[in-house]
Amino acid sequence: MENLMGLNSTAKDGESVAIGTTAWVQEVGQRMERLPRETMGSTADLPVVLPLESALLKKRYPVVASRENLSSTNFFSDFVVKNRPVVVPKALKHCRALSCWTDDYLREVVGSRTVILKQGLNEEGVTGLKTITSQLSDYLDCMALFETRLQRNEVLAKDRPPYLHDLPLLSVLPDAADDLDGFPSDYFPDWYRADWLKFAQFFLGPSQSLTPLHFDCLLTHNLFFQVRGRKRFILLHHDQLPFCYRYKWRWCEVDAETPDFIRHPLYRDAQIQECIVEPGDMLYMPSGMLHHVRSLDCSMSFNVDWHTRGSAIQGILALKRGMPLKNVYYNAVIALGQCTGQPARRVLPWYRSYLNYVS
Ligand SMILES: O=C(O)CCC(=O)C(=O)O
Ligand SMILES: [Fe+2]
Repeated sequence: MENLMGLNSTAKDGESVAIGTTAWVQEVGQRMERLPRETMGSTADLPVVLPLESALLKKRYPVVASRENLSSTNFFSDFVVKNRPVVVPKALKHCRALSCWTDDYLREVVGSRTVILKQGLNEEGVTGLKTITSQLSDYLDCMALFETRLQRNEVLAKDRPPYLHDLPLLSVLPDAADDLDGFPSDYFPDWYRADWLKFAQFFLGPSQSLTPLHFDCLLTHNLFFQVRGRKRFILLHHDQLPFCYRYKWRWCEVDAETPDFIRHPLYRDAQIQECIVEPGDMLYMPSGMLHHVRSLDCSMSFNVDWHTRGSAIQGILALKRGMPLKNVYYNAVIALGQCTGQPARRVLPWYRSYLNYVS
């Protein structure tokens, strides 16, 4: 699909459909209007219901290690080499993005840009995934209205606006580098350090946005940075895949938050961890880690998927395990760049389409 930004967002699963801005604004509005009367207005005479957030947090799993001020040397030796996830609280503390990437700032600086949103990332999976284009300022308005109504209990979480999910950060905020001065790029392998921002992907969405259980499609390592709001991650190592009922290469049928053990009995035996990331925090997920991500608030984040030589080569060998050929090609591009010492920016032209790839 060629959208208004000129981004070539190929549908990875061949099923995404584009609908226009006006249509989705109307659709979200109508869904809010269709709510049953008892969810509107005063809640005084309603039975007490657990707030959604506490219901979601009821089930607790072992918590991911957290290391404030972790040195990059220890990050590689204690976590990357050992395949262990870790949260580094306040990793973005020197970056002004943390305080300046507000809705007002986005409206003023990039509000007129067209962005691609995803609708259909939900508890039932991703088979109904659609892409929608919108002006960023319209999207911000729609999210603000939803947050107000959600707080007043006038709207259901499932009727949330779509999710700005996994767009190249520089396509939304071309001057992001200025606001990310002081960013801890030494958590990346050398090969990425000068150009990491060109590999960064942006996420912005309302409370309760969901990315269902999956692994990242190139089997990369992932550094995830939380800028606004909180997100809860439920994590499983890649070797737990046999318990998770995989489909479409990288997605899992099981609802990691509220599993149905009748439909998915094997999930009972899965080893699960979790963490909550807050503004400024970094989360490291090792290559192929499964993750289910719920926004607890209106939330803004970015991530970088990256390879070591080892994971890039494993990513090529994954052809044997059913990795789509196109993904194998992207892994080969990175492996070639790293093994021949070509700088990252030299291979980017062959890799860039991956960053605009809808999943
Ligand atoms: O934040 C999200 O909703 C999804 C994040 C994710 O899947 C990733 O970083 O790979
Ligand atoms: Fe992911």
